[in-house]
Amino acid sequence: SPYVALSSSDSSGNVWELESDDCISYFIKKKLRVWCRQPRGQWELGVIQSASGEEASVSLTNGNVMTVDRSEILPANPDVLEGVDDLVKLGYLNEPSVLHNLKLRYSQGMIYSKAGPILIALNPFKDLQMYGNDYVSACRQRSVDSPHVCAVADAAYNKMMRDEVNQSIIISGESGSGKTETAKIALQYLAALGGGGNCAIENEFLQINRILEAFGNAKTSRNNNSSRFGKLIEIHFGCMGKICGAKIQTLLLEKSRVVQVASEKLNLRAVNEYKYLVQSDCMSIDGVDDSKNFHQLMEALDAVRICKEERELIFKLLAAILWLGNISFQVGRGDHIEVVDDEAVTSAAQLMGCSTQELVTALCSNKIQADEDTITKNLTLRQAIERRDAIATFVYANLFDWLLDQVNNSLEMGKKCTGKSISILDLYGFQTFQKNGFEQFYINYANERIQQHFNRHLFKLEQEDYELDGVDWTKVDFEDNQGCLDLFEKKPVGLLSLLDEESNLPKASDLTFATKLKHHLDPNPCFRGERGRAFRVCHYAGEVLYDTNDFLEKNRDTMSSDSIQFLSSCNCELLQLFSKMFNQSQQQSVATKFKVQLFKLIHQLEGTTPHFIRCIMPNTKHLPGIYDEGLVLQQLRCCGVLEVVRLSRAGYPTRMTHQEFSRRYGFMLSEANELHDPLSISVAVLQKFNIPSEMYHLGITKLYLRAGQIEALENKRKQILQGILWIQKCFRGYQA
Ligand code: AOV
Ligand code: MG
Repeated sequence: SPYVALSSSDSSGNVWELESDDCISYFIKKKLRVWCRQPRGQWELGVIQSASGEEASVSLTNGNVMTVDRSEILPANPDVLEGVDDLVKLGYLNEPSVLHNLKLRYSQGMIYSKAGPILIALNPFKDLQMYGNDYVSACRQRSVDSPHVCAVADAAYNKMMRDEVNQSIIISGESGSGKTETAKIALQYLAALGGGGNCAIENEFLQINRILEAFGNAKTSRNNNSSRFGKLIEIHFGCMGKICGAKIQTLLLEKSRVVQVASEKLNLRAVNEYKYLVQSDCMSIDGVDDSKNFHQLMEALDAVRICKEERELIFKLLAAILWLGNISFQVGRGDHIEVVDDEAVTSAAQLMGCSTQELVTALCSNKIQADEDTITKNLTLRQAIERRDAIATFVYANLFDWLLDQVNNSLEMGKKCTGKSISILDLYGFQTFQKNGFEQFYINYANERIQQHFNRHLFKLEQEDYELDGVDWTKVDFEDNQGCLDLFEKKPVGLLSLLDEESNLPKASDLTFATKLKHHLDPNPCFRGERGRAFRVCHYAGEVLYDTNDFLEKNRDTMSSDSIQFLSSCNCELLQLFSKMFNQSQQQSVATKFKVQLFKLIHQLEGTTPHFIRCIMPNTKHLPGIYDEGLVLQQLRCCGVLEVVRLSRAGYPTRMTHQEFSRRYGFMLSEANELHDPLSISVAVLQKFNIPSEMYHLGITKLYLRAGQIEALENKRKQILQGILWIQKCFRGYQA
């Protein structure tokens, strides 16, 4: 084998570098393929012709011959390993081999691959016709065994049924990489599986996604249909594995987008006549049929039992938000702010159910309690604009939450759940733009937390387990992002604490906040103060430059009591409801609220067995067939794919307590009755089925198995069970 001739290897004897002279000569003699780094950084296949000192001459497959430093050459895998479905199977585990393998599969329409325990999903940017009912049943019957989202969902379902432990499917990746689409596929699969032939549940899930996307997604430069909220869908199953309910939790909606970028009864105009909408400079998206989507949305609202009257209310409020955006102000006599008396203010007032004058008062003045009297104080132009936008975002965010409540009510399905659940996590992806504001700040923080969860489960816990159980073990290094999380979360000098502190100071500004950060955090390796209001954070997925503009205002997220009072006085059921649910005393900063929500979510996930899916965006043009190696590599590096593969190849991916193992496989022994302790039963099973000793490790509490072993045992178990069933059937036939 060519592998033995190489020197540098990891704990499991896998080789990925050409170090010694011996191994170079071996490659020359056998004409084995190597990867050769090109001046622009990409890798080309070739064969080494000769080597002397630190240099080697390589003949590339494109005909060129080049002389390079030996460090620029890496071993390539033999033909038989082209396009393997699990990166664990690669003989040489190096970046060019991994990149090439995924590229080859991608070009053949195979967007899914395994990297040990995780599924890698490359966004195809086209319909691949691999998710229909046929596929689901094929997957169910195991007649396809290539990596697929459905296979991950299937594994989660089986594990839930077998171990009676809640499961989670955690989907991560950059913005536009395909998380939401992947989450939908997993959801549809589980609906088909747990629906027991009842299409109603599948349909209901489909409709719910439509509603959430219609109200909570937006076009960004990264993704035409970008989720502006995070969501965790929890599907509950009864003891027999049938779905008995579901619940959706969302994480902070990016509501500011509604004011910032962003039929006759409703008094609507063309899109370009609304200031909130015109800002985006994007009135239509290629391939998106707004009118079709609207009709589908109406159907979806109907499906979750939102009645006609409620639907009218929803659209009335959406129209009111648009008209609010068109309201403009002017400075009148004595520096008083006045609302320009036009169609915008009359339409908004009419839609919200108040008089024009009431709306004008709410937008332009403040009531101040002084002793016994209330004095009315006029707002400045800036304050009035802020108030208008605050009302618009408040209505939008509450409308979204209210819709979510309706959806959750319809998902309860009225049955009592006795079994376990599978949760699917789909957050907003990591984002970096030229200018990054408060929204990117908390979105990227959430991604940092999920990355920690990923690291914990794939590296930390795994390796701790080995140590505790005395497994002989060489540690695999990984990029721990604890440092960056500390930068955000440390009290009292972390980004979030400092933000809250500054938000509470009346004289503070975005600039004083930035200065404070620099003062307290500058020696931190994950932080760098920049000129003026800017600062940089080294995230796991790259460096991001943030501008503190509006950070304090957005973090305070104040809604004046005047505005709440105004909304409660409107003749509109929903507005009254929203104002009633608003509790001034509970008002926390956005950063604090977000952190609490996020911790709750992570805590919930900690109680589940995780299944990880990593979505990868192969190009930023959103086009099929383009595989940008640099872009893919950067994403693979961020999530430590190579390290995960190394770990699972070197380690023991399956571990079961001796009790669990003996309970599941003990019946396959004819002499099991004589053995009583779980450990002896485990040993007997391993011996009976000829599991080689290097393929397992007997720990103090658990049995550790190398990759592939549990599958072999499961197959044996299935065969034996089928044999038993067959005998029983024959026996019954005989009795009859
Ligand atoms: P995201 O959820 O990861 O971004 P999406 O799931 O919205 O990304 O995917 C972006 C777009 O890529 C979709 O609108 C589809 O056009 C395409 N796409 C993704 N996955 C598939 C697939 N399996 N088959 C076909 N097309 C696909 V963000 O929500 O921005 O983080 O916040
Ligand atoms: Mg999404």
